[in-house]
Amino acid sequence: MKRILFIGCFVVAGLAAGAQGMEEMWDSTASKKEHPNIQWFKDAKFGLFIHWGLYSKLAGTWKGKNYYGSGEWIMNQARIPVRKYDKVAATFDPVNFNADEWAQLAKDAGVKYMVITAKHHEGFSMFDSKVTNFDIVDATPYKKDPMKALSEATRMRGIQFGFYYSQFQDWHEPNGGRNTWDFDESKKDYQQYYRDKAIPQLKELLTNYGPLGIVWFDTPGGMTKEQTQRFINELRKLQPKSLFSSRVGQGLGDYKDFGDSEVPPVPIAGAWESIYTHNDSWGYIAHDMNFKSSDEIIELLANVASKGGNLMLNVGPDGLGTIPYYSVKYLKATGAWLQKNGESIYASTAGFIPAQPWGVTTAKPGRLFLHILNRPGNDTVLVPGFTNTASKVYALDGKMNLPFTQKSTDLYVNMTTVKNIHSPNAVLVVEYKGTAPAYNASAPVTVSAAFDNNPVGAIFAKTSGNAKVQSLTYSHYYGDWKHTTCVTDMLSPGDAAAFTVRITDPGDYKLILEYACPQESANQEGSLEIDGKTFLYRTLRTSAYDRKAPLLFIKHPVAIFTVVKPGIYRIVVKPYKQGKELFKLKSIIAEPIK
Ligand code: FHN
Repeated sequence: MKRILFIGCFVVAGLAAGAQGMEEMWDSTASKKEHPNIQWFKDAKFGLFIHWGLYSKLAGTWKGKNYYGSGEWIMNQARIPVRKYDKVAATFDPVNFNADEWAQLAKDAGVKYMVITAKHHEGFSMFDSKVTNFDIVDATPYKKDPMKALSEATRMRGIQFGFYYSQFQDWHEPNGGRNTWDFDESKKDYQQYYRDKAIPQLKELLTNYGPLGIVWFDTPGGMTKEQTQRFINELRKLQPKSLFSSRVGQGLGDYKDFGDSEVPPVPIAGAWESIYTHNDSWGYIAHDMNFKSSDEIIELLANVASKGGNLMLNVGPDGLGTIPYYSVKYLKATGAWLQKNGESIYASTAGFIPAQPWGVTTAKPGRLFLHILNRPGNDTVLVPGFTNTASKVYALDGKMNLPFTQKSTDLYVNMTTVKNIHSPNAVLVVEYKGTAPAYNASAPVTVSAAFDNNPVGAIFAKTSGNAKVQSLTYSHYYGDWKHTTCVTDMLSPGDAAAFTVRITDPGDYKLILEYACPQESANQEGSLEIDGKTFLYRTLRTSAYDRKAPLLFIKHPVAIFTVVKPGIYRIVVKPYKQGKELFKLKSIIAEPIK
């Protein structure tokens, strides 16, 4: 399935994301009327996702075999028959679950909403349902409804509470989507499944748990656009204020969810959300230790906010109801950073200055927030294309004023006195007069000697011939989707990628191409042109592009270029001769030679 986003002059033809290619289409260009209750969501910026179900008890292991990637897919991955999976419920006793502790963690982390799995694809209801006995009250020794207490404890702390509900995939039911190992697909009646389980259960959730901020649907199927609209209308009556995620399907829903673990490369208008796992799985896996550190979470949060969206970060509690140690630790550290710097995130909009080698920007009326993710070696932050007049600049944490100068549309901030250099993200605030300018998507990308390296991403390429800018989706394990924007389809010298950069300092720069290259593309000659000089190189083999395997990128130094005069330069990358696709180009990195 193809999704096309039109943003400024960029076109990103994105490949489908979402587990097993089930992602719906959501038309970001359609002029939709916004939901009247959307503002809290747009302002929230940070949410907590929780995947919790019987799979949490299995913890990524079935019959002594470890599974990797999306742990909540273990029933599907191991083809566990329903009658065997039923038995897991008899062992599910989350005695450590404490609604107040979970809600307080959410509060300490600084999230503004929480969404938890009421029923995932496995079909097990983590709430008290009268529709089925395959629920936590009837089928487990725990016998209590954790969702009641959690919804109350969360709302009590001023956090919006919502449910995830898998409305089509239900591997427990003969008519539910996608259990093909127990049930004959050709005999499935999806409408009956909607009538008998999904709709009645959603009505229970929308009736028995107080006001829901969000109903987070996932992996739609089996319904036309008209049927989906009727389904929405029927549920809306119960809670008109509740927001429905775009994965209700058919381009409907109140806000856009990108593919799992996907951040758009440039700002996107409207309400939207990026969703991320904390390690490599949504559901708990005992042997998955790949947790993002708090620095990484803060960087991700700033990056998503700089594009105008929300980050909903997932945690996977175990079968006893304990949230993993590193999720607690890193969420609390993120919250501590937000305590001091939240002003630059909550209720902000996308920054109007494109990403720079030092970081990204967010904005509020009269204020531009500079998120310094890479501190410049000379402590001078250049904000190019600043068309307003700056009146004051200060560090957000501590409110210390900073010296600055403005030469035409170049604003230079001196951050020598900002001492919290170990902070993952020191936020500087620029106050200015007048209204914010529009985001300038075609501004040249800055390359400066003040940084160890200056990556110029594929999204900034102007392509010609057959070359394209594409978002490539792939996974390392199973369902742990990665998305990388690349220039693709360069097969002949006419298929080129041109990058316009502004090099601010004289000196020698090593030019490095970052690309993925399968065996059949390796050993071909490519060229890189800059300032009338042509550099040739021979491509090196990495890996082929396959949705179900890692896409490996190499950083290949191909030229040393001497800048005598700072200014605007054009770098053109293309095949030297007609051949196979040269490579999938992720970025050009300009590394100053010290
Ligand atoms: O298949 C699910 C997956 O298990 C997980 O729940 C994610 C979260 O966004 N949604 C689906 C895949 O997109």
